[in-house]
Amino acid sequence: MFRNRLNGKCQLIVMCCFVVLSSGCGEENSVAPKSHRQILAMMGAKGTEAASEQDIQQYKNIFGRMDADGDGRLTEEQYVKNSRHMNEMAMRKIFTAMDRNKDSIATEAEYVQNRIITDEAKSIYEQMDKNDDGKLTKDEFEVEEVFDEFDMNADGMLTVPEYLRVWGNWARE
Ligand SMILES: [Ca+2]
Ligand SMILES: [Ca+2]
Ligand SMILES: [Ca+2]
Repeated sequence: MFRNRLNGKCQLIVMCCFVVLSSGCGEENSVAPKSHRQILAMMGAKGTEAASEQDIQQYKNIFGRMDADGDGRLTEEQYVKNSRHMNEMAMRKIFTAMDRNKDSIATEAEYVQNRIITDEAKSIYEQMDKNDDGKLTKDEFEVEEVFDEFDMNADGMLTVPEYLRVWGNWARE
């Protein structure tokens, strides 16, 4: 293969590639466009592997408590009613994102998936927020080139809801 023939030469000049970051040996990796999932992975996302068996059991228990009649289905009203920490509008937005098949019901599987995605996203957000002010600037953001796609109101700051909305969409692609 062409690539194999080039290998020896690449090894010789690999130092140069590191220093000058010129196109050449590294080109085939840097040019390929990245999917949204790949970008999240660059930020440290592990997806479903982020949650332990224990986490998942805990999410299922919480779902069970919200699903008062035990039929394995949560309506939007049931979900919103259970909010303790967030306002109603935020809860409705989360429900919409959670309800993947858009049947206006959140199943246990949909709920668990949503918790895995958002809990992981929040912990990565906290790691990036170096000065702990609850906002992310471009400098703090792990993959600077996609910051503007997250910053929906273009004020140069990423709040948690803004970040979660984009993250949630990308993680479900
Ligand atoms: Ca559903
Ligand atoms: Ca910050
Ligand atoms: Ca913003």
